[in-house]
Amino acid sequence: NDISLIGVPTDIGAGARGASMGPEALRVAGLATVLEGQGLSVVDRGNLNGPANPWQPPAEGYRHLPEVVAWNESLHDAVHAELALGRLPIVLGGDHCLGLGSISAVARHCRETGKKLRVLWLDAHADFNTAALTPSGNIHGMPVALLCGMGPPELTGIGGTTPAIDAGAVRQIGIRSVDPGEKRLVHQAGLEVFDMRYIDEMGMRHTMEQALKGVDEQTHLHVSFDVDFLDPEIAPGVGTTVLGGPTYREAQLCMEMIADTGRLASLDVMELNPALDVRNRTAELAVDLIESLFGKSTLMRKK
Ligand code: DIR
Ligand code: MN
Ligand code: MN
Ligand code: MN
Repeated sequence: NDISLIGVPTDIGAGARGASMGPEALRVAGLATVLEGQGLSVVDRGNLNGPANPWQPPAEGYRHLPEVVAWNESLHDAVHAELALGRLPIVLGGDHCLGLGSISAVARHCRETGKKLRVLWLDAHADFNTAALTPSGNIHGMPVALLCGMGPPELTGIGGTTPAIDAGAVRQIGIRSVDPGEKRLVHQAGLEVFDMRYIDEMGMRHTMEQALKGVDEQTHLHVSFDVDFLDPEIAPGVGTTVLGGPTYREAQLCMEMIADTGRLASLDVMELNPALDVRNRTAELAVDLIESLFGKSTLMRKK
C-alpha cells in the first residue's frame, strides 16, 4: 500500500510537554526517505490542527478532556479517509491519547470491509486507566480502556460504535509499568499482555509468535508504537521512561517479525518527545526500527 504520513502535533494527553514536536523530529530523522528507500511510495499529508495545551489540572479525573476530544475526532477522520483510499496511514504523534482516534478509525474501516482487527500495543505502559483509577488524569494513560468502551461517551463514541474494539483484538508487548487499580482492570478485561517478565523468560521470538498467532490474509494488523516501549538507555526522548525495556536487538526482531507477516496496514508512532531527547537520537532510532517494520532485512529473504 502507498503510505500517508499524518502529523498530530499535540501533547494534550501527556504529563510532560514536548510530544507536540514529535512529528517534525521524525521528519527530520528522515522517515519519508527511509520508507522510499524500501521501495514504498510516501505522501506527507502535513500536520492536523487542534487546540493548544492549556496545561490545566484534572477535572473529574481527566486533564484537557475537551481538547483531547477535538484532537481525536480530527485524527479519526484523517485516518479513516486514508484507509478508505486504500492507503496505509502512519500517525506521527503526539502523545498516546491519539491511539484512540487512530484505532477507532481502523476499527471502523475493519467493520466496513469485513477485515479482522489485530492491534499490537508496544508500550512500557498498559494505558488502561479510567477516570476513577488514574493517578495523574493524563489521558495518554487511558486509550486502550477508552477503545474498549470504558470512559466518557464523547471519547468512547468516536467512530460511531461503543466499544470501538474488543479487548480480544489487542496484544500488549513490553509492559513494565501498570498502576495498582489499572492492574485489576487489565486482569478483569482479559487483556493479553506479554510483559517484560514474559519476554525475559520466553524471549522476543516466542513472544512475537504468540502475539501474531491467528494473523492471516483477512487480518488488518495495526501497530501502536509508544516509543517508551524501548529501553530508556537507547531511547531517552520520551516523557515517561521506565527502566528495563527491550534492547535494540529485541526491538529489531519484534519489528522484523511483524514485517514478515505482510499484514501491517496502519501504524502509530507515539510519545516521542524531542524536548527530552539527545541530538534527535530517539527519533533516529524510531525511524531505524520503522525501516525494519516495513521490511528492511540484512540479506535477501525467502518469501
Ligand atoms: C501512568 C503513565 N500509567 C498514567 N502512563 C503512561 O498516568 O496513567 N505513560 N501512558 O506513557
Ligand atoms: Mn502509551
Ligand atoms: Mn508508555
Ligand atoms: Mn534499519
